[in-house]
Amino acid sequence: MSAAGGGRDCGSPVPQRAPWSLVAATAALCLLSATSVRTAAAAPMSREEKQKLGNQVLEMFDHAYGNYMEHAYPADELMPLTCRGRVRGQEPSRGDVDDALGKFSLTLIDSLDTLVVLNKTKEFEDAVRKVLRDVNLDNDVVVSVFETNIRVLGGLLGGHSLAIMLKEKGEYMQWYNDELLQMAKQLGYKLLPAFNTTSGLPYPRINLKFGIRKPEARTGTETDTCTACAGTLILEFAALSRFTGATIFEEYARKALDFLWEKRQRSSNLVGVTINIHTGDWVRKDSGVGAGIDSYYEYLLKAYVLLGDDSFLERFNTHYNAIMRYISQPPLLLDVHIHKPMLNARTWMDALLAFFPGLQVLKGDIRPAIETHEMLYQVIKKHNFLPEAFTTDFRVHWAQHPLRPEFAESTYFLYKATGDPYYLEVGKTLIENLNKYARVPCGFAAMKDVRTGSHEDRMDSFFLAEMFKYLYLLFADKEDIIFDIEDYIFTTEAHLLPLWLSTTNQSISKKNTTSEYTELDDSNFDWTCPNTQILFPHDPLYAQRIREPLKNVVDKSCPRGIIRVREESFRSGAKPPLRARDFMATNPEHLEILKKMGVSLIHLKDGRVQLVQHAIQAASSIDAEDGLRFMQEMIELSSQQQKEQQLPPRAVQIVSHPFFGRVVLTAGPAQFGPDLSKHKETRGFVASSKPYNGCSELTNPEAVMGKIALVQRGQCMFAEKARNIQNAGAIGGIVIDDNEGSSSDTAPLFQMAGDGKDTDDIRIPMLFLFSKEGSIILDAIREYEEVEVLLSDKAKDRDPEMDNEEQPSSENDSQNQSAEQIISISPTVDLVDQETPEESSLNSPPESLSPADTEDAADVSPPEQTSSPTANHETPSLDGECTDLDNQLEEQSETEENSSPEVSWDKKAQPIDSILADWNEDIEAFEMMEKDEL
Ligand code: DMJ
Repeated sequence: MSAAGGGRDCGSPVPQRAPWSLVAATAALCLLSATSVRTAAAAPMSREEKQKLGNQVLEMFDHAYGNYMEHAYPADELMPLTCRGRVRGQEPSRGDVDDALGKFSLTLIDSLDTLVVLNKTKEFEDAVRKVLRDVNLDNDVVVSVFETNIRVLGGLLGGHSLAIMLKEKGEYMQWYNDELLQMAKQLGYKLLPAFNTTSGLPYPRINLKFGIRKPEARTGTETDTCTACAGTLILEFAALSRFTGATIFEEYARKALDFLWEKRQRSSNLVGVTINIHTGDWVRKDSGVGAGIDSYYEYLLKAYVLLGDDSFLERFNTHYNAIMRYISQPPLLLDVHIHKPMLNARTWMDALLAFFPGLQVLKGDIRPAIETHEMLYQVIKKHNFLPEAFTTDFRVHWAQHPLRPEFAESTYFLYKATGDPYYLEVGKTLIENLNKYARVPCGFAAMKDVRTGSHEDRMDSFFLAEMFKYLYLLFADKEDIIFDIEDYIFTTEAHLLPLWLSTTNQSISKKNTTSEYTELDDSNFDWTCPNTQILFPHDPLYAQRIREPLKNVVDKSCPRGIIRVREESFRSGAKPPLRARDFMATNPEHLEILKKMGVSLIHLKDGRVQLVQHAIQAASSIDAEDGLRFMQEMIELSSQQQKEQQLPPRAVQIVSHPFFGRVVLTAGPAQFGPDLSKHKETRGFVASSKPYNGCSELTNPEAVMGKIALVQRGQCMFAEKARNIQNAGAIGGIVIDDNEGSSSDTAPLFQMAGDGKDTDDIRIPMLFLFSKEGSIILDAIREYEEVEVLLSDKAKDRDPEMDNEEQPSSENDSQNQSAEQIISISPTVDLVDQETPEESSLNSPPESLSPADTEDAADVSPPEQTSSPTANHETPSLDGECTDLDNQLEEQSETEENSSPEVSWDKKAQPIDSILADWNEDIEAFEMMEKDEL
């Protein structure tokens, strides 16, 4: 298979001496005889059906690209809910995510080669002219080096690659004279100052105009970068060098890769997530194949394919063996610690790892690719999209989904490798879900929360660069594409680079090859480069047989928690060590075990207990390891319980023309009024209250009678607003934030607390919208007058009535590995009682409260005290037997972890600063993940 996924070899550089086809054929034979499961193949898909789906992809691309060009261009991205361009500095900052935006018409550049793949040659020609005419690469803006490389440099090079291909064909682009390449070179030089470190690892950010060092640069003080950020440059930089003859780019990218390789953890052969660019020390020592590391591995293998340099394959294979040994727990891929690789670092997986099965196909290791892909597909079937992170028992951990393409990418590669029509059906489901849940009148909107179906005002450029390419190629036959895709390799952003670059301007690789690799020992590593024709000659059932045992892996899963550590010894009859969820501070036996594990328990004055682990005080190294695991479980459990105390977000869905249910806004719930999760959704037209703050009897009851009243936040309690609009006859209410510009994209949601008194008299549902989401409704009223919405726990399927539009870290950071760990075991969260002001902000840090919040005093009842200090739920067994807890947890996850007092293991009030600290930790972990990689 070529790097692009077809049926021939890896390209000229690699194989004369590589017996890869033999290896692959042998593997296939073993696999064929190893299985005897009787199973039926998925029905083949007819050519007509494939064409129909291909056309649907084209239509969807037109919808996304057309709206970007019409409403956003020349801005970097489209904001599909408000139907305008996202211009950095003009919108509230979203933090590191915005570092992809360099005021260089990002989406247009990222879409260039997609236009050619989708046969839109005329549009490509127009787009190239626009890039040459309009794009400025010299803006005073700080951008991510990684994102600029993969999206912009990659986009320009992909565009150039296909422009010269078209020119050679003699019909299109006859005027083209390497202008995109010149722009790419200009950009390449702009990125080079980032490499001015002793290590050769690039700074994570650079100012396009001022570089790194100048005072105006506003960057250059960072010390850390993610491994993928430093290790995902070689394809674009080498292509730039080989296209232009300027060797410096490839040299710099190689140097960064050499340094990362040197710094790998020598006993595990794994790399951490973040590294200090000056000292080379690992900053985060956890290791996986998802966020922060993913494309480092991808680029090692693809650099071998593109550049024909054996050292890259050797490195890749060394890492790959380590991944398969420590991280891969089919069908799961779980992060571990680089120094203690038998120890899981997390109990959740992130969505970025969905690219890995595709990479495994390229490597030729199909079985685990099929298994992981199948597991991911089941998660998707459950939530419509892959949540940004999900736990090992497949509950949602981070509910966003920014329309990431990785799963479509792996689906494409698996289809190419197996020819199994099952993967076409998977692609069909992806298309259906995108149209059903993400399509909005002005493009496709990212999912804010896959559980509620609410949207974010965001359509990332990678959606056009990657998603449509992989989906289109999945259904396309050779003759549907105007060039041979097998002649190209996909970058991590799915940009196409020609394989002939391997034989052009090769001098750099020779010069820089370290002596370590001059004498290659073939027995050290596999020479693999799969050829689908040899790998799966006559067995359409092969993939099906691997999937079969995993059929219900998600639905029937038992909560797994920490699954690996010492599982073996439990099976062999040894007593399992104490699990965090079983721990009782009053049980002397448990206290004894703690002591053995080097964990001491301190009773704090405020009633909390604190756990401290000193590994050196443990009775043995195994006990120390048990102690570490126990502490990690405790952190996990504690943060999970806090989350379970929160009401999940709700949805406001605009159901009237022209939205027809397609725009779904994330809303904060209220702690009073009917429970929207119990099928109590409310549908009605909206009307503004007078006074708008809803703090006194309404003067326009006739306007709100039978409608959903809009009120502004502030000046009185939420419950008071609810009562006033209820008295005026409203059937529901939406409170709109008075902090201009606030948005659920940038601020954590919170829930509206009662007023400390009995709120049973409030019978109408109330939801909260931040100002930006609120304006979408207010703008709709201005434009269409009659606006009908649905208040619910999750977006409802667009019913035929609405649908008549024409349509086609909570993570336990690795640093917890230190010899001493401290956990404050905090009692149950009941923030309603912890915060005095109008809005008890459950989820938001104090900064997000408006001044009004602190002015409004509320009666607060003391925190509820209960006596049980421990969890009273059953422990799932480690050997896979499910207990009743499965159902409980399943239900919790399906109802978005509805608050359940029984699952708390300690029932006293938790101090606000501790809750906020935990929240911040969670938010930081996620921000780190997002920062590491989008
Ligand atoms: C893309 O920009 C690239 O695929 C990158 O390597 C990872 N993340 C995004 C899409 O999710």
